[in-house]
Amino acid sequence: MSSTKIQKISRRKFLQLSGAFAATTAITNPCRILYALSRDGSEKTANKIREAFSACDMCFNKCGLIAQVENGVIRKLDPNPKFLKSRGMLCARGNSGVKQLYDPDRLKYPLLRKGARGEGKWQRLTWDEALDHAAEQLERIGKQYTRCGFLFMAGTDMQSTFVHQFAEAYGSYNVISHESNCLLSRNRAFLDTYGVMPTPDVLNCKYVIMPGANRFESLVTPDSMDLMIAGTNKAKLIVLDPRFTKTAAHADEWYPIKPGTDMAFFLAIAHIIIKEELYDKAFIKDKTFGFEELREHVKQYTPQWAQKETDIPAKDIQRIARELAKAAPSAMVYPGRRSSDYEDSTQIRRSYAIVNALLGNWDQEGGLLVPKKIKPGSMHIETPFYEDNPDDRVDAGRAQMMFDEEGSFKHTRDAVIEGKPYPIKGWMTYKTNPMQTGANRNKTIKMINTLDFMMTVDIAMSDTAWMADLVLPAPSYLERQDPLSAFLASSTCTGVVTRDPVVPAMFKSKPVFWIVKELAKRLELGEFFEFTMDDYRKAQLKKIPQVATALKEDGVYNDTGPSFNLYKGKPFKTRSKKIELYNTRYKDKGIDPMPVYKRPKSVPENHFRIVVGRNAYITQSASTNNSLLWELQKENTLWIHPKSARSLDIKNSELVNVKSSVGKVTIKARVTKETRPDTVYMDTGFGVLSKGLTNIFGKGACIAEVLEDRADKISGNMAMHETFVTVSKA
Ligand SMILES: Nc1nc2c(c(=O)[nH]1)N[C@H]1C(S)=C(S)[C@@H](COP(=O)(O)OP(=O)(O)OC[C@H]3O[C@@H](n4cnc5c(=O)[nH]c(N)nc54)[C@H](O)[C@@H]3O)O[C@H]1N2
Ligand SMILES: Nc1nc2c(c(=O)[nH]1)N[C@H]1C(S)=C(S)[C@@H](COP(=O)(O)OP(=O)(O)OC[C@H]3O[C@@H](n4cnc5c(=O)[nH]c(N)nc54)[C@H](O)[C@@H]3O)O[C@H]1N2
Ligand code: SF4
Ligand SMILES: [Mo]
Repeated sequence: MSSTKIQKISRRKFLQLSGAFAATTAITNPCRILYALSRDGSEKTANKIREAFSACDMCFNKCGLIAQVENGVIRKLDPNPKFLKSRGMLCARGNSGVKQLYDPDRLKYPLLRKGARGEGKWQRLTWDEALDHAAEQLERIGKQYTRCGFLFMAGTDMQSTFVHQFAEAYGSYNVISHESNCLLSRNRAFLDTYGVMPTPDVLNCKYVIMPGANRFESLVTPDSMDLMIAGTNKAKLIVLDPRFTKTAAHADEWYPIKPGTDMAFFLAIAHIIIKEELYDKAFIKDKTFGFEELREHVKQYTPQWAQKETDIPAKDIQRIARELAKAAPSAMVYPGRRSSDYEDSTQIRRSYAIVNALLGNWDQEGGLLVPKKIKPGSMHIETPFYEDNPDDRVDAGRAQMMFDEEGSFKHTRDAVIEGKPYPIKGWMTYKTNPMQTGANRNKTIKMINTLDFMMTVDIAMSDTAWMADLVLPAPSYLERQDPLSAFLASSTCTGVVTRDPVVPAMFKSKPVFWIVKELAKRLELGEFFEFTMDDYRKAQLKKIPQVATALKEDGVYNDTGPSFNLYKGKPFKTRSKKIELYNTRYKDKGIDPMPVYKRPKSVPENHFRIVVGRNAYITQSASTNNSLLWELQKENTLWIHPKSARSLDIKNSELVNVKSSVGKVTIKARVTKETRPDTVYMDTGFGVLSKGLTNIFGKGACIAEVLEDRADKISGNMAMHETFVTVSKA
């Protein structure tokens, strides 16, 4: 089935189509700094090339790769053709991974803050000094404020689990991740509709509506490649985005929807599908709950009404609804990924989930699939109980249905600043950079200034590290041993990947696994970490012994078993045991049981809505300083429509001030028709405070400085598209 389809698209073709092609050609020329750093005198001896498997870590996708190592130096990273999830692709950022390793800006040894916070004065420490200091602070804060007075935050990483495990052993349940700045409201919506977060089978889909997702720049594997393949197989792609993205450029139809109105569009789609009886009747009867309520509910949401809300013509909404239903069940509203956008995001995404249910695309080729991720074993550890701890997380109760495991960055930060319901005085961050990725940077600074102690584990002097008291250097993904990690690759497979060091760790860098073990020892918690990474992997492999050989021989384990019709006859993991078009749990909690459209606040006169997004060269805040990628993009700009620019007398490349209620930045304007006249945009990852990021320091502006921090009411997910700014000549 799909494996033959996959071969139709080569990596070169993909990069060409995706707009990332320019990047690969540029980055195969080794840049000066890399060359200088990697010369080790032995180059003149015979060229011995060794190949080693790894998995890319330039973003969360973990694409399989093969490193070419010459005399102990990584020369090049190639895609691993056996890695089905990435369809044998390594993107521009993936190719630049060598620079993550050989980067002169890397953190080299532990650093203790000497001057004022953010002043950039540091003292070099030995690891023993650094760990003793951190352990003392953990001990002191735990005693003075209870163990929950110490907050832990870990980003996407195969070793993040050890940070969580450490927090558990130490005794704090105040653990957050980057996820409440990313996708929790999407997860909330789909879980509360289907009981699971489905995987979209883009590869076999014939009709894809993609609202607020930018798959040809914001790469999610395999969806990005599969969308390209589906396109060559004549699938239809409809993109709703206020910006003309690369995805919009490759779509059959692009609608610059008015930001914040997607729910109106989908309720109108549901209106037509139900009114014209285009839904799968047997499926609706057997598998869904609340259809009659939904029928009544969407009567009010006509395409004519939706046109006024969304700026999308009623006749197009009507036609799209009919085409979508005709292509069903190989048709979908793509669930998307980042949903850190609106205060109503869970309900907006619920409207996507509901239209999917009407299409009967569940568990069908080209529809939404049951996630069938492999579950490696783990090392269960009985953690101690600390009696003096408060009853709940510090952010508890601040959102209607927060995920306990994930919490909310926005609400936690507010709670820390308020000191309510109890004080938090310590913070450990690992591989996450909330100074750039948490909306409202000034508030993050305020939070940090209420703390007694903050430590950051990173590979570079990120803005978050810049504000910390203790900075600990970590090895890059090419230098460390990680646990196994399972992944989903849509309809093609599910699988497992891992990492072993391709080259030894440079400088004094140490993995976080080692760091928490050492801290645990000092805190008399050593018994909870009496295992090595090999032990841990063995425990993971216990349930899946077949994986070990594949990892060794192919660098990946792919399970290509069946993907469709797995759910036949099984009850859904929801209260009604069916797909919940109407959610009674929501009703009980005073939440609308079906999505009710609320018009977004209109853009005040002389203001613009600012929205967040990405391009193919940038991973949030983490790759803009990478020398190879920086060659391709040296700063960010403010996208502004020519009509708006004209009215403000702003010319292309002119400096402008962008101001919101929380901050102000100065940035170059990019006058372009690629955004709506009422919407402005800038890339993330510039305007840094850290002088340790030498390529980008002083370049562009920080979007987190102007983004107001609002939250999705239901999940507590950050809502980053609710900010209005003024723009004026600087
Ligand atoms: N190159 C690259 N790839 C990445 C990442 C990266 O940083 N760089 N990050 C990865 C991660 S962690 C994630 S979560 C995903 C994110 O990938 P996506 O989920 O695709 O999210 P974004 O690209 O951030 O935003 C999608 C689009 O929403 C548009 N938009 C703004 N407001 C609205 C609106 O009201 N309605 C609609 N319909 N559209 C709107 C924006 O203009 C933007 O183009 O990408 C992943 N892949
Ligand atoms: N303004 C803005 N805010 C956003 C987004 C956006 O696009 N714009 N996107 C949102 C989304 S979808 C997400 S997922 C979050 C992501 O937000 P974050 O979790 O903050 O992710 P990154 O910006 O990628 O920052 C990762 C950090 O890890 C460091 N790092 C990289 N590799 C390693 C390593 O091997 N070891 C260690 N220890 N550190 C490493 C990098 O130097 C960087 O400081 O941001 C959200 N917030
Ligand atoms: S999508 Fe690109 S950056 Fe992300 S893991 Fe794959 S190759 Fe690396
Ligand atoms: Mo994300």
